Parts: sequence; C-alpha cells; structure tokens
Amino acid sequence: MKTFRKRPDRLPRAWIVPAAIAIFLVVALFLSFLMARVVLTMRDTGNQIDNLRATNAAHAALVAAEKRLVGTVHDNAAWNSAFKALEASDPQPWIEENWGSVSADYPLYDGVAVTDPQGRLIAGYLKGEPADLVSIMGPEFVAQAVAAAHLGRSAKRHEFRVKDDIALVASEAVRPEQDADPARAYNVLTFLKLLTPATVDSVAGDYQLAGLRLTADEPAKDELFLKFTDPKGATLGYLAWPGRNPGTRVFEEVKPILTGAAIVLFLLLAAVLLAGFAESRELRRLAAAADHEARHDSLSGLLNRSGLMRALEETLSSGGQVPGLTLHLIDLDGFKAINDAWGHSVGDQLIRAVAARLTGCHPDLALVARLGGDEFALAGERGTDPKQVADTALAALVQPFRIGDRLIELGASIGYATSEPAMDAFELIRRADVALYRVKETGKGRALAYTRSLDRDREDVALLEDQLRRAIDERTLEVAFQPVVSAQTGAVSGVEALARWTADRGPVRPDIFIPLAEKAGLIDKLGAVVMEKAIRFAKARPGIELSVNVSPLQLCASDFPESVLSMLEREAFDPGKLILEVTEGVLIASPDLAQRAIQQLRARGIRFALDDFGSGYASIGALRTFGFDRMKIDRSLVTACQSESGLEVFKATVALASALSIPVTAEGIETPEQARIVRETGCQLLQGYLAGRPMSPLEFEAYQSSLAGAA
Ligand code: G
Ligand code: G
Ligand code: MN
Repeated sequence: MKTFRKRPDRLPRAWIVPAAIAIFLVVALFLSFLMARVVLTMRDTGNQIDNLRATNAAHAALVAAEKRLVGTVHDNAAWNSAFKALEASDPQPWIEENWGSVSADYPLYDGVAVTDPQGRLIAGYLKGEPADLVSIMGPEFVAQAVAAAHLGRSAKRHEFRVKDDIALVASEAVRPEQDADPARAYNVLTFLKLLTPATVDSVAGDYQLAGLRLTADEPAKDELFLKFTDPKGATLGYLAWPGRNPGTRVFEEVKPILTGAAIVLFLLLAAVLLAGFAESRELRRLAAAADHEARHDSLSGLLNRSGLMRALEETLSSGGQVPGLTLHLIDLDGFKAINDAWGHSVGDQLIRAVAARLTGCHPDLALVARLGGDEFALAGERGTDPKQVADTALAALVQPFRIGDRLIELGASIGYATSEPAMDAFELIRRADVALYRVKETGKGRALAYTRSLDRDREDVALLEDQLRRAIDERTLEVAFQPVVSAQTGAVSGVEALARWTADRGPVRPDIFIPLAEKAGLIDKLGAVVMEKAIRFAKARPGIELSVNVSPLQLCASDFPESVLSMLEREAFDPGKLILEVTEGVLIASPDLAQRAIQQLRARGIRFALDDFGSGYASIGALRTFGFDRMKIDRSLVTACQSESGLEVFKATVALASALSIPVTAEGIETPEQARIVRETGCQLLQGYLAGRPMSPLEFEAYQSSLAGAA
C-alpha cells in the first residue's frame, strides 16, 4: 500500500503585503489629518484674534462718541446763562441762537431738544431746523428726559431712531453752575448725534475698520457687527463690517503649496496602493500556481496523489452523511514492458494518451488522477453506476493506442470501492487498493469491487503468515521425500525433498504456503529448515542422492551459496550428493544473479536440475549457458503423451536434452504405460506416484524395507 501524505499548509503568505499597505495607508492618512487640523486651527485662531481686535475697536469708537456727546451735554447743561435763559418767560430765541442754529452744522451734535421736568417739549431742532423731537423719538425718550430732570443721576443717554437714522442721545438737567438743588426738578437739555454714513466713515478711518457700514438688515454670516437697540430692547440697526480674516488670507496664500503637497501625497499613496495590489496579486497568482503544481501531475495534467487526497477529503467531508462516492484505482497491465522496450518518450506519450482516454471515457466523472507510474484513479459523480464506470474505463484502455507509427496494446486492472458514511479518504483508497491488489494477484485485466471478504482474506493471509513463521521458527515444518528411481531398473537412486506444513486449520499445500513465504520474506529460513531436515534424512541413507527445491528468491539472495556451503560443512554432507532444483523463471528474470550463485555452487560439486521443464517458456539458450546437470520434464508433458502429438513433443524434448548431453528425469509417472514410454524414449530417471508418493521419513523406512523384501 502506498502512503498518502497529509497536504502541506498553504504556500506563500499573500496577506502580508496587503496588511503592510493598509498600515502604511492608515499612518499616512492619520498624519495628513493631523496636518490639516493644525493648518485649519492656525487659520481659525488667526481669524478669531483679529475679529476680537476689530470688535473691541468698534466698541471703543462708539464709547468714545458717546463720551464726547455726554461731555458736550454736561458742558452746556451746567451753565448759569442757560439756566437763567430757560427760567425766563420766553426762552425760545435763546435756545435757537445758542443751540438750535448750531445744530445745523456742528461736529459734536446734530440735534437738540429742551424739555420741561414733565418731558414736554420747550424747543427742538434737527440740523438747525425746528423739529418736534419728543414726537419723533416717542415715549421712551420722554422717560429718559424725565429721569434726567433730577440731579444726582448721571447724564441719561441711549440710542434712538430719528427718522431714518440712528442717533446717540444724551440728556442732562439744565442748572446753575454752583449750588444746584438736588431736591428740585429742572428743565432738561438733550443733544443727539446722528450716526450717518459720514460719521461711520470717519470712525472707520480712525479705528482701521475697513468696510464699516450702518445697516437696518441683519449682517451677513461672515460679517462682524455691533447691534443697536432702543431702551425697550427693539433692534434699531447694526454697525457691520467684514472681518479681515488674516488667518484665512494666510491660508489662501499657502493653499497652493498645501494643495501641491496633498496631490504629491495622494499620488504617492496611489502608487503604493497600485504597487501593493500588483504585488499581492502576483503573490496570490504564484501561490495559486504553486498550489496547482503541488496538486497536479506535470506529465498528464491530471491530479496527482496529494491532489486526489485533497479532492477526496473535500468531497467526502462536504458530502456529510451522503454515501456513494466511488473511487476507482487503475493499474495498467504491461506498461513497464512497453516502457522498457520502446523507451521513456513513448512511455510518456502513452501515459498522456491514457490520461486523455480516461478523462473522456465517461460523461459523469468527478475526478481523474494519476498517482504515479502507471497508476491512475477516477471517481464518478455521486449516483453513477460504479460498475459501468469501471467497464467503460476498461473498454477505453483495451483499444490499441497509436503512438507515432506504433500500435500499442495495453490492458488495465481496476479495483474500486464506495464510500460509506463518515469514511475518510485514506480508508476509501485503502479499500480500492485492496480490490486492485486482488485483481492483480488473480489475473489482471478485470475490474473488481471491494467487499469485506477481501479484507477478511487478507486477514486470513496475515494469520496464516503468522502461523507459518511459527512453524518455521519451531521447526514443526515437515519434509516429505519422494523417491527418484532408475527408468531402466526401478532402483531408488535418490529422493526429492518436499516441504509439508499443517497449519492450525489443517494441511496447507506448498503452492499456497511457498508463495506466502516468499511474499512474507520467510523463504530463506523455510529453505534452510527444509535443507537441514533433508540432509539429516539423506545422511542416514548412503547411496541416495538428495534433490532440494530452491525458490528463485532464495537463489538470488547474496548469501545463499555461503549458507548452503556452511550447512553442508556443518552436517558433513557430501556436496556431490546434493542436487538443487530451480525453475527456469529465475533464469529469465535475474539471469546474472542466478548464474553467479549456480557457478559458485557447481564449483564446489553441487549439481543443478532445471525443474518443471516444458511448463513455461523453455529456453534452449538458458539450458546451455547455465550448464544444468539434469533436466526434469514437467508432468504436463508426460500426461500429454496420451495423444500422438503430445508423444512427439515429449520425444523431441528428450532428444533436445540428449543433444545437449543433459540427463533427463520424467516427473509425474503414474502408470506403467507412462513408465514404458519414458524408458523407451531414453529418460534415465523417473519420479511419480507409480514409483512412490512423497512420504514421511517413517513411511519411507517402510517403503525401503518393502522394496528390499521384493528384491
Ligand atoms: O509435491 P508438492 O505438491 O509439494 O510440490 C508443489 C511445489 O512446491 C513444487 O513445485 C515444489 O517445487 C515446490 N516445493 C516443495 N517444497 C519446496 C521447498 O522446500 N522449497 C521450495 N522453494 N519449493 C518447494
Ligand atoms: O515441481 P516439482 O517437481 O518440485 O513438483 C513436484 C510436485 O509434483 C509435488 O507437488 C508432488 O506432490 C507432485 N507429484 C509427484 N509425483 C506425482 C504424480 O505422479 N502425479 C501427480 N499428479 N503429482 C505428482
Ligand atoms: Mn521439484
């Protein structure tokens, strides 16, 4: 059985490159984000600082204007002349002369109103013209004026709407310069200063507030402003101006540089990303190629052994409890001979042709694999009839193959097995292999399904092997002896030693246990036990030659001549009385090894017989080169003597041996008629049930005495 390796782990680690790229990208993006935050914070902070400054400046300008107005009102209200004039019966002309006409064109105030302690208008002027300022500014102004009539409270001032303009308005009681009476209510002087575009412009110049304007509408979002409200809190208007936003300006200045840097960074990232993707794709491709290569056979392109293993594992595990995946193992018959005869190039072409035929032999194949050498495997889809798949595969392979201008005939042996629930790939392959093994053992060219009895047979074989090993070790293996007699006189000239074994279940025939011993590697020991028992038997019977069978495996073992010679020495047995019987198969299979052993042993006087001659490929060449001392004609040729042609073949065979000066022993002589033919044809010796069956030493004793009695 072959060993199937578990599949290796996946090959190159393709995930490393994407992971490195991902880390690089994250770090790069994080740093870019930090830089952007820094730049934007600097921009916004710059803007905020300047906005604060501008707002403070605007506020200061307004406060200054108010202070100036309050100061002007104070200078005019705490004034003896004014007080006296207002106490007089008709103050109107005085008011017009000193204040009303001045208001026409005076930087400090644009309007004046003089009211009595109850807030009623005594006289009012706007830009030099009489005007009812109490009505214009309304009850809120009256409240301011009434409040100002009493001393002890500072000048009253507020903003009011005056027609279309906003005005700063300050009021104060008109009283003597000294000793004013805090208890009484005075008349009140009110000055107002209009916030006109001209005023605003001059403030803008003084306080560096470019774009400063007055507006009734709510300022735009990005504008800075101060809001004017009347005493009740209603909005009068706004003083608005655009922020200079130096941060933004700096930002705009460096924006092209930042943009350039961002583009460079972006290009760099893109390049890294592209290179990384290309690299990881290449890695994945390589990994896939390596994986494919590891799982496929390069010659045929089919799955290889590990590919098959993996495919089976996957199919079996994915199939869960569904049974019925059948695996066919295919072994080509006669491929080795073709490879040896025509060379490897033809062999390779043949393998490819076989692969193509197998792939196309059935429409429902799940997989086709080449396991190495001339071994293939295939599996039909679940549900296909496995016997039909096997038969079509066999039929496909018996068609001759045309390779170049040669027509090559092949055959195949197939063993197959069907998965059962929860069976793993190893077991499935093992079972198909067991079936294939049985086919190859019992005549090739067929397909056989695995059955449990095959395993039982194997177990039986294993059991038998165990018992045989014990029989050899404990030397309970026995030896029978069959007489070899003179064809002319019938006198016993020698014996052939034949191994006999009784296993626990009863006697086992040598054509069963000899091959078993060969397969189990026990044949050398078995041969030694037989040889020793046989020598001890023959030693006690002088004048008798001893023939011992030697299996080809034994003969070819390097220490065989040595072990035979040392045994002869130990047992003090004459090598000249020992004949080793070998079959011709070994002469063809391993001629060199066989010849070396035969030469070495013949040099020491041991003789060799060619056994079973005529049962296989008799080779005259082999007879000559190896220099056999004796030839044993197979029982089948003797049996065939009943017919005319059989007799001719027999005679020709004996004539051939005589031409080569090799004495002949005829085997399997059962009747006096056969004995006569053999004698007349010129065989020197014969062997068979007629002369005597194989016997135990005791039986042989009796046999010999009976012969002596007859003589
Ligand atoms: O007589 P019998 O049926 O036992 O012989 C069956 C076959 O077994 C014969 O071909 C014989 O050569 C072979 N055989 C018998 N004994 C031995 C032995 O000790 N060694 C080997 N190698 N073959 C044997
Ligand atoms: O191949 P080898 O010569 O080693 O085989 C000898 C075999 O032939 C043994 O199995 C032996 O039992 C068998 N045998 C010997 N004489 C006869 C015979 O006369 N008739 C038959 N049928 N078998 C015989
Ligand atoms: Mn024999």
